Amino acid sequence: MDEDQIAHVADLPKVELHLHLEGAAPPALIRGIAAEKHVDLSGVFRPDGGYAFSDFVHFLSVYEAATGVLKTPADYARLTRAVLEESAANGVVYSETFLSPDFCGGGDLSAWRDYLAAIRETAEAAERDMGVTLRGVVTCIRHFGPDKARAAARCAAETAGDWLVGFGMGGDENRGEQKDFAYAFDMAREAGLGLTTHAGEWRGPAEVRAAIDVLGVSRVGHGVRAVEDPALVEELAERGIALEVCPGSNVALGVYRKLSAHPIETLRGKGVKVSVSTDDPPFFHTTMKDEYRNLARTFGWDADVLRELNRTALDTAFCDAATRTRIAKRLETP
Ligand code: MCF
Ligand code: ZN
Repeated sequence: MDEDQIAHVADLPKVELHLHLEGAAPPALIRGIAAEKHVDLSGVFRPDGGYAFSDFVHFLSVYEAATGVLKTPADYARLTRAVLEESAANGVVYSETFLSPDFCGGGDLSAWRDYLAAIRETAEAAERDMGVTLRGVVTCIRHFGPDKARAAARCAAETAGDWLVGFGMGGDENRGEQKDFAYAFDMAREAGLGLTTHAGEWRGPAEVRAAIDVLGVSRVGHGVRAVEDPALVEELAERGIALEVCPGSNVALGVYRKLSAHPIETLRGKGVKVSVSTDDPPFFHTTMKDEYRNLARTFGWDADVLRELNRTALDTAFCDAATRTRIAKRLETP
């Protein structure tokens, strides 16, 4: 593929389904807010200004330390604006972002409503200015345990609607069993929310199977290690379970040593619904344009492949039908 084709691919309108709001915080924003509040963040940044972490567990603690400076709804409004500027610059037209009541309001429902309002209002203003549509997915954190997950699900159920469209789980999949989170997912399902969970990033195919059988999700965050079980891959394809694949994240955290060893092409080839996201872009030194360029270079994916991938992503998005129709038109650019 020549450089013109790669540039064209990078410019396509995009749908991103797996983006952690705090994890998308530009380091300069976090440093600025830390300086204003006199918070010491030594150890969080590398000398070149990027986030410093050595492995997955360290990443989770740096994530919490860095984003712990975000303490008020106004901080989250600034964060949301900065994240959407970056999304717009990368041609993203629709994005779903993970929000956690454990970070926004300490799990307290009334504080959560204030954070959610600040994030939503900022997103709606940014949509008018920059043309990116954002929707929220409340995310509980596996290593915080089932009690906090239930509290997060309660917050999600109380605020479910046309903007808050999903419920999910992130964090350390090596901790705890999914069955202990089933009650939280049941609550969210009853509230009409779309369901997703991180699984099959570190643990193998059994974890992906539990996500669909025990939690009843229609999408799986990462899910890439499903590729190790051909029967499961077939089942994912047949049942239309979608994987929110974050190739740059998987390489940065060492799930795969390089993109050419990543199973996204195999999964797509076997008919699994895959979409492409950045996860925590500044942490992993990636952007949506970078992801598209790298996929084009490594797997020869041209604009037709990536356009199809975006249509599939939109089909599996948790937004309402009117939003889906509106965004579908924006994907139809030449
Ligand atoms: O997808 C990556 C790596 N795998 C698991 N979890 C996370 C990732 N990025 C952020 N997270 C978690 C992290 O535990 O999501 C939470 C963080 O605390 C935030 S969700 C708003
Ligand atoms: Zn993630």
